Amino acid sequence: LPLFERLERRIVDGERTGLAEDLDAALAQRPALEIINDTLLSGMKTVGELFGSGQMQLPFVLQSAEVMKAAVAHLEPHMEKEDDAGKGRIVLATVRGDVHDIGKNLVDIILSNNGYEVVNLGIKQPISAILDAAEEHGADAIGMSGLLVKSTVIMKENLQEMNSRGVSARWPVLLGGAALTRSYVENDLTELYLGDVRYARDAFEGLRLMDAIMA
Ligand code: B1M
Repeated sequence: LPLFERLERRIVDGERTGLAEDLDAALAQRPALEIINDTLLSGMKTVGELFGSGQMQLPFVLQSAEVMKAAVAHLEPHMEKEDDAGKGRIVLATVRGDVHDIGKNLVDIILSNNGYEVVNLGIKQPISAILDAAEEHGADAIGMSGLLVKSTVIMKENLQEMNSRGVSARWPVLLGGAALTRSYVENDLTELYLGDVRYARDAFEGLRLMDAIMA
């Protein structure tokens, strides 16, 4: 297979041998971010389709996810970075009950490379831990990620919890993840949250929204 098709295939097949060499060859032709967006994410999309239709079993999905993570880690040092690191601070987490973190970690990379300080709490984070960290680190915003349909309900509960604790005016909230829709966030959640809640389709929209929040 040609290089970029082979790289995409490596994600789908969870094949790590030769990954670094292929990534280096790809870097000689395209910027790191383009490799992630156009090639690797396309492989993850196929994985999701195969899993969703029962053609791929969970252990293989996990293998693909690990190759994806290794590929992103290999590419990260090659990404462009903004020197100024003082644009603002965000606490980022995958919500309670959800282990998916590839998207969240991409958001971390994009924000960190573009002048934001990211406090990445990891996966399965209850709202109390997110709020404690936001308080402790003096965050300017909170970002929640979640890929399960169940997580969209947890996000709603989290916003309600922030309302009832009286902290919604303090932290604008960014939400993202495959199960969310713009209309759910911009209609249902905007209606119930007393503060500012925004939907980010991808990591770049997350960056634009953070820039808007901090402007
Ligand atoms: Co799971 N999984 N998974 N999984 N998995 C999905 C989400 C699923 C859609 C697959 C499917 O059925 N087609 C499905 C959810 C169905 C549903 O809820 N209706 C599913 C399921 C069912 C499950 C389990 C329940 C399976 C099981 O155990 N039987 C289980 C859940 C465990 C749990 O969470 N409690 C599970 C487990 C796993 C693995 C561990 C094997 C692995 C995750 C490994 C890891 O993340 N470390 C995994 C994977 C890899 C997937 C798919 C195939 C790929 C997800 C991914 O990494 N995509 C996924 C299929 C899919 O999403 N369609 C699937 C690439 C990533 C870059 O995209 O995270 O969407 P994403 O991020 C995007 C945007 O959404 C956005 O930016 C990114 C791009 O720039 N974004 C943000 C995300 N967060 C953001 C936050 C922001 C801003 C933007 O601001 C805060």
